[in-house]
Amino acid sequence: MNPVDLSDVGKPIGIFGEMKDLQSYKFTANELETFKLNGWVATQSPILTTEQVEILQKELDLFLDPNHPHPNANLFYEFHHNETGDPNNVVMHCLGHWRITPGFHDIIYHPAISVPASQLMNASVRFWHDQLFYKPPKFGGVVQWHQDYSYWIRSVPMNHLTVHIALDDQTLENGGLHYISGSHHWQRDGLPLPPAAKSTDKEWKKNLDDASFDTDMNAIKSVLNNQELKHWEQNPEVCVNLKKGCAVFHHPLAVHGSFANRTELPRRAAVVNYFADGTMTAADGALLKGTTEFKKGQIIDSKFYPLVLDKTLLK
Ligand SMILES: O=C(O)CCC(=O)C(=O)O
Repeated sequence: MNPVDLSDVGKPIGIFGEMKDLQSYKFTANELETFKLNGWVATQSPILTTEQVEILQKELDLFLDPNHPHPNANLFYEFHHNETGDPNNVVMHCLGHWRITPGFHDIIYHPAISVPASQLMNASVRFWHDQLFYKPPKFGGVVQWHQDYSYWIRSVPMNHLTVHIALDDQTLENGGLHYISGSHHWQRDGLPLPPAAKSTDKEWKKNLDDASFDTDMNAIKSVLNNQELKHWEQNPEVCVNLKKGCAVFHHPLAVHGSFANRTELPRRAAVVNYFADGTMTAADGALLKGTTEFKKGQIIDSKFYPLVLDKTLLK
């Protein structure tokens, strides 16, 4: 097994082969407009071939057996075999695998996601962290409605982006990703929604480590005001029905979530989170377990947060 910490590499290893001209990965004006309007936009065609998806599926499989932790498991920022704690609603969720396997390392640099990310943030793109979501067959659990920036307010200003890549076809039945279109416009003075009643005991403002899921899909509704509830009623949740190898990009305030997987097959997804180059820390300390200690107000820049695309290259 590879003993190397891939955060030391600082560039793609080359697992996905030759890349095309950067310009060819740009989103169209229509796609950019859709993102502005809805807070999310999905690619029309796969960004990864079937073979490339298989590389990532195999790498994910290396992490699934609770009895045989990966030899480099110490490099994860977080690892939960079941984030919900409920055996009938299982969601495996982890952060930090980009340091462990070559495919998950290289995906963070893939221009099919970094180029549109640069357009959507209008900035050079810095890697924040990655995530895997695995919902097993039959007992796959829900991911509650949430806004990603609720877990990230220790990095400022808010110019972040999430890219969710389907490693299986997603459907309503297998717990495919859903959005509340337009929810990214809900205004809370630049802050995300406060934590739902169930999680007030968590040190929400401090650390992502404190985030955990629950099986109450609708907990978020307890903190919505009448206007937001009305918006939701008028804009019911949309299942993206993302195809294997396709990606959906979403705004840090876009409310999203997914229902249970009761099908016979797993539902797997790889997520890459970015922020704009120049993003700063809002408090002293490390943003993720075992990473650089920063002072409040310091620009986030170290081997754990590599620059994946310089925006001037797109001119
Ligand atoms: O896989 C899921 O259902 C949740 C994904 C998610 O929260 C995300 O992509 O930000």
